Amino acid sequence: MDRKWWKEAVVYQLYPRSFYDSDGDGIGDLQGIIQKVDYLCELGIDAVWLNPIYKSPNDDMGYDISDYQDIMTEFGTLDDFKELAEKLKENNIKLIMDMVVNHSSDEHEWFVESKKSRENDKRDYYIWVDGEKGTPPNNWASFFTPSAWKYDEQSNQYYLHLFSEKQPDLNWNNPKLRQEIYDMMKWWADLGVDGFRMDVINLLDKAEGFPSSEKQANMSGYVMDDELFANRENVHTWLKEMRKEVFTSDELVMIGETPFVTVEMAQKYADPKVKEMDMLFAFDLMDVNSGKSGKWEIIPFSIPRMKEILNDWQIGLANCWNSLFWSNHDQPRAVSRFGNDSKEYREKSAKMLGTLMHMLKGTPYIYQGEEIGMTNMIFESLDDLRDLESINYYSEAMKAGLSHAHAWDCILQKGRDNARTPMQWDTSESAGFTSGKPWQKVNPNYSNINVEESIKREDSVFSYYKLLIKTRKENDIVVYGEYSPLFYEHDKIVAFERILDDEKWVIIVNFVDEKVKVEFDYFNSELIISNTDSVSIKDKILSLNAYDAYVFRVK
Ligand code: TEU
Repeated sequence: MDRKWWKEAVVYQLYPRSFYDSDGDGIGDLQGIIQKVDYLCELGIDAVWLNPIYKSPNDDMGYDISDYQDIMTEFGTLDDFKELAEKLKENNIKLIMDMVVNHSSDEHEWFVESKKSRENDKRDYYIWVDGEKGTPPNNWASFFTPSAWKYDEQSNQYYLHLFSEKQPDLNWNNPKLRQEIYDMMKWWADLGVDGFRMDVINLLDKAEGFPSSEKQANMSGYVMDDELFANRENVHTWLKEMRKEVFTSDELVMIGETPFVTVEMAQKYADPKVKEMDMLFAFDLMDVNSGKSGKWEIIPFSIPRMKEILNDWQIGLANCWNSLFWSNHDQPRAVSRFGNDSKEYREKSAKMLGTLMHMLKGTPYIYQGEEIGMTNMIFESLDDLRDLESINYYSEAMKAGLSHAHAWDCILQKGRDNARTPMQWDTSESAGFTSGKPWQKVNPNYSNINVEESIKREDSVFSYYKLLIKTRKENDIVVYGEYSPLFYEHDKIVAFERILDDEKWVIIVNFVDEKVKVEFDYFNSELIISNTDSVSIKDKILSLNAYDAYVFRVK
């Protein structure tokens, strides 16, 4: 058993901007997190992944870094960071930083220099290509804007930005740039961070010559062709170089965020013998109801397809390590998307989702608010949106002739603002998140969905998540037990075994709001944890009510 702290840990993803505001400016901050470390201890998590806290103009909420070695003004200072790091360490909570090195902010001094002239010594820290005004070098789409190229009048060249125009891609072919990145990461490692979540780390290597794609264009007339900028060979070369330069301690974890990755690719990235990454975030599950043209083409959710994805990754990465998550800061809220956020079933289905994800093999990530069953928000108008991805999508959808109703429904279902409404602490104004005007609207359901009432109620989602975390801590089988699917063909039940030495657990959940019966011929099974207080097994048949979830020890 190759024991690692990051295999045994439950990680809490904390979105600082929306977590807790200590100074009344309406924006969460580091002192706010410090004041809530006791809450994290109460939940029982082992590590915190902080979304970016570096200096940033916040075009993309911190994923556009203008100074990698200083703290965003709204969040506080480096001294606040050191105080937070110390407080987490005192409480045995590891700290994982979000590192964004595929691109920087256009306000980073490197880009400010690079843009000055073709001869500037920082010019090739970024990707500049000749092109006449109005004719981008190729037909590549950006994730956030039509074209992935921005024209610079002064030098009559374009620069590449796979994301927003204010997020110019860094040129990883430049060894000087790579060394600056490694030195900066080592600086954070020396400050005592325990790991890095590497943002879109598999996009570093773009096709030589930036050829146009022959694939189908999107509604804006550009092409998102991942074969030309994702998972290309040099990513492996540079990851190995980064591991050697920065990850000199075996305790420092590297978690790659890798859009477009397949199981086969992941086996190469996360192979413990090769050690490019320790684990990675894949997006098959997040894209389970996305059509061919991407997230905004919403197709019906299929439980069999979800089961196939979960199973493929469990089996495919059996010799590597999985990250397990229902949502994050880029995704809708789990209970609204995969569960049932009605009054009747919100808590039950949230606990069912928690059971399923926390009993699979891998490291579970809890996205802030998931542990109290926070839901999507019914935004009222475009003015309520803060995320450039949704705002740009809406603008392009209108230009492409889509109806407001259609585009707005897609935003309500899958917009990233859903996950970024302020943490709901109590029933006071702004849910106790801030004494000022919150940067983003608070979900009005905070009156009955909040930490204060959840933390003291025994049958709350919070108390159930605590139990899931405790169960993991007390049973190696949850971390290291082998996975094997059960009832794989069933279209409503998700079930699997976990096996470690001569111990076997059976996990079985009903993913729908109707009664289901299945064969259950495990002799004298012991119930470990469940989201319901009744177990009905008669004549070797287990009856499951809506969203029932059970974890049995069967031997
Ligand atoms: O996200 C990368 C990514 O793939 C996103 O485009 C994601 O698929 C999309 O937002 C889903 O709606 C990372 C960060 O998680 C995201 O917050 C940043 O906006 C992006 O990189 C650029 O840094």
